[in-house]
Amino acid sequence: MKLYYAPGACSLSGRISLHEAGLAAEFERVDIKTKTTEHGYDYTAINPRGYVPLLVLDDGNAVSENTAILEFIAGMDASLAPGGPLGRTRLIEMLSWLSTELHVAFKPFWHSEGEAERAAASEAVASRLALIEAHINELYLFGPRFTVADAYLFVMLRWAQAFGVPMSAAMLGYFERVAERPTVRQALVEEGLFTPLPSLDSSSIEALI
Ligand SMILES: N[C@@H](CCC(=O)N[C@@H](CS)C(=O)NCC(=O)O)C(=O)O
Repeated sequence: MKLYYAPGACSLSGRISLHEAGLAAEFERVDIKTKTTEHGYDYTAINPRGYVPLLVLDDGNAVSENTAILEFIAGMDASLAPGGPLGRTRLIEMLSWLSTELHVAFKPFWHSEGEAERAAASEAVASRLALIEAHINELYLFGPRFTVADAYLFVMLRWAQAFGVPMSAAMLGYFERVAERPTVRQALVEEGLFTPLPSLDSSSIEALI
């Protein structure tokens, strides 16, 4: 399968989730401004909506919308969804909230020129982060187990940090906990967003002094 992505965009949550599920995939970068893929294709011919992510399955079926893609990946690896009789419903409930309430609250940061609108967006995001904080139970959104919803929230916490939205100590702790997962580090490295420290031997230590 192939995930169309842009570095650091919401598609990063699909990449993290694919790695968590141990699913092999290709990744094709999209320039979301010019709507051109890294191989020079017109992305709007692949996804007429023009945005990432898009997951194209090996049989040619294409899954669009981040929530559907994450739900699909959780369907391939049940450990990435909450358990219990209402597990699937709870996952869709959380992904819907993340997409329609939190994700959209960031839009003015990209699409608005005005300082007042960006300040209002910062408040809107901060108030939603305060709401979601109550769901962080034990380690992650659904308790001790990481799910695809955590991958999505992590991406938006990166944006919140980049745009200077205030975050509570509990939220920062959660953010750092997710950032430390090997799959998350791998995904960040692959998208050119994280440079791990070189493994230190005596010569490299000398080079650092
Ligand atoms: N409704 C879509 C929205 C996806 C979305 O907003 N993607 C952003 C990156 S996070 C994008 O590609 N923006 C470029 C554009 O809209 O032209 C989804 O949930 O998948």
